[in-house]
Amino acid sequence: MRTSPNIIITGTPGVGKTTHAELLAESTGLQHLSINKISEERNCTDGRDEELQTWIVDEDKLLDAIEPECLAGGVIIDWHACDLFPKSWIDLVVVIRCDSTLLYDRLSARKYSEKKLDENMDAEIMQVLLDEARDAYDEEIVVELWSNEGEDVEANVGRIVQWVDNWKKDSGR
Ligand code: DAT
Repeated sequence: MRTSPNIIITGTPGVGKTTHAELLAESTGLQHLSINKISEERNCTDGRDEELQTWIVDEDKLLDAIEPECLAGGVIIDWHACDLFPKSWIDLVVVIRCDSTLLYDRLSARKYSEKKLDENMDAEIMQVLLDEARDAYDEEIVVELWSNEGEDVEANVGRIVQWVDNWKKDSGR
């Protein structure tokens, strides 16, 4: 049994996953697992997609690499996909959302290619990640949080901190 919960923070690239995950880790002491970094550091990549300028993640290798931490509990998984993680590992799925005009500016600032920018804008407008989360996990553990302005980050993280405290109380830990 885990003594701390495992949380996924997901959403389209640029919505603010890492910003939330870092503040949440600082506020709770949970461990931030940036799947981007871990895939590279722990050799879980299967080549590079040059057109989209991203690593292709070998999901089986990735799951093997993070399994011990996930079974121990207390991790914040930060990744733009969520349905690969076993249901039994996950206590809460937070889908960060962002207004599409703001997202456009954030992604343009990253100098994404037009194709990558268009794909991500479409994904956010079509709420692809929210639907993926709702399909993969029980509805009651999936939470949609909007993050358009700086103060939204603190408010959202405050809500998740409260949820972590309640989880610990409810499970007597
Ligand atoms: P992600 O991890 O989803 O790709 P990020 O945390 O790196 O996103 O944030 C992308 C950029 O947007 C970064 O420059 C920080 C900024 N940002 C994130 N959340 C924000 C918010 N609520 N208000 C304003 N800027 C925000």
